[in-house]
Amino acid sequence: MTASPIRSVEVLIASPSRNFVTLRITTEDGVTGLGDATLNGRELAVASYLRDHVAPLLIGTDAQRIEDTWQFLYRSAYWRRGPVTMTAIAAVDVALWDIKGKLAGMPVYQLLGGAARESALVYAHASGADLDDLGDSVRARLAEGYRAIRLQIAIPGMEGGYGISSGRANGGRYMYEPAQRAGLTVEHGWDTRRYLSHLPSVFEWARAEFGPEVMLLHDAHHRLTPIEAARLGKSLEPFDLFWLEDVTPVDNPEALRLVRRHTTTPLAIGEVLNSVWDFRPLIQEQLIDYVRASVTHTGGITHLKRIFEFAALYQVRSGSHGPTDISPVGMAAALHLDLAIHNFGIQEHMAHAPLAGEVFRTSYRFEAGAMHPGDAPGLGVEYDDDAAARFAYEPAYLPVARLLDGTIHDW
Ligand code: CS2
Ligand code: MG
Repeated sequence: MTASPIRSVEVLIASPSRNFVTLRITTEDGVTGLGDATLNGRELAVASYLRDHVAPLLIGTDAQRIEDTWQFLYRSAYWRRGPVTMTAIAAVDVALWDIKGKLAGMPVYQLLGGAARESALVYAHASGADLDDLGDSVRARLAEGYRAIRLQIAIPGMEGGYGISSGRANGGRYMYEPAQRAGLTVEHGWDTRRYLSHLPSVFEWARAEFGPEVMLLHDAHHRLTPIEAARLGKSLEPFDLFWLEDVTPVDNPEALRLVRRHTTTPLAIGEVLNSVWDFRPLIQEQLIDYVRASVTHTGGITHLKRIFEFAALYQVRSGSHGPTDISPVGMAAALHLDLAIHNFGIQEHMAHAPLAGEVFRTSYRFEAGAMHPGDAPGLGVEYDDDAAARFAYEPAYLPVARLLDGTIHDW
């Protein structure tokens, strides 16, 4: 095939209910590809990286040379890895896969080796201020057809807590968006002792209420020490969790050795990591069961596929990160990869607010608790510039946590 020189590289920023940064690459022949460049709370850093430092380098290069472009961007930056660089490289990589699919007339999953399964199992979120509220939220997800559900609950006597929807106040729709658009960083209170003593009773109730079939997950969101994490994993064992996520901050991967010694609850980690080198000790030592990375923050389809294939050698499976801060473009890319890899585990699905659908037209579909990326050539996502123009960027920040005595803690 002849070369497809890149004519333009555009960074598109829009905020249909929340901020999204999208990269659009167009070839001389007018073929376009989209990539997700959204890094929640630090969006403009990636936008500048792409617009000011990457776009000028790509003009005139061959859009079909995906691996070469990946290696060029990674090595020519000199300063390696990190979320900003790896999100920027991911956006270029995903846009080039989109273009390649359109040139070939095939959905991206076909280019990755074809479907290894009919569809990708997804998990939804349910949360509540108390058990009644959480029960309503779980029943709503079950009625929608989900078979795997992440449970988060407010801890009695503590305001906020991680992952609690404002749905009750908004007529029931699950609406969890931690990046606050009004003002600066919001602070949440946190008390690990209350959390550790309350959470097992919540899962005991959930099993009694919803039975043994439903797959249940939980995210501890980086807040525990290794011994606290070990205790939590052990105390949740009778309730058969699909996974327990981010039990400790991942800065010290070897801390998980201690957790592993004490519990058989499956562990998922990695949404704040961004390269195969970050994951290497976790995978090689079998300290985790699921790789919690996203296409968007981990160097794109090319690099996340590499991580998943490395993980497959150790019987570690995929569990792609898919909150609302992964755009519909990033979600589509994840689903193509989910369908094609062998060691697929589960995909997170946190449905975007309806406004996002005005900017991003997707062809992925949900049925009976699983998703399929669709069969349109490329990723199957279109971007509506006119709709995007109605939603200007608004600064938004993720929260921080503080212990009851005022000490800053991991959020
Ligand atoms: C969470 C995320 O989906 C998850 O598992 O940990 O919602 C995370 O808090 C956000 O992506 C932060 O931007
Ligand atoms: Mg998480």
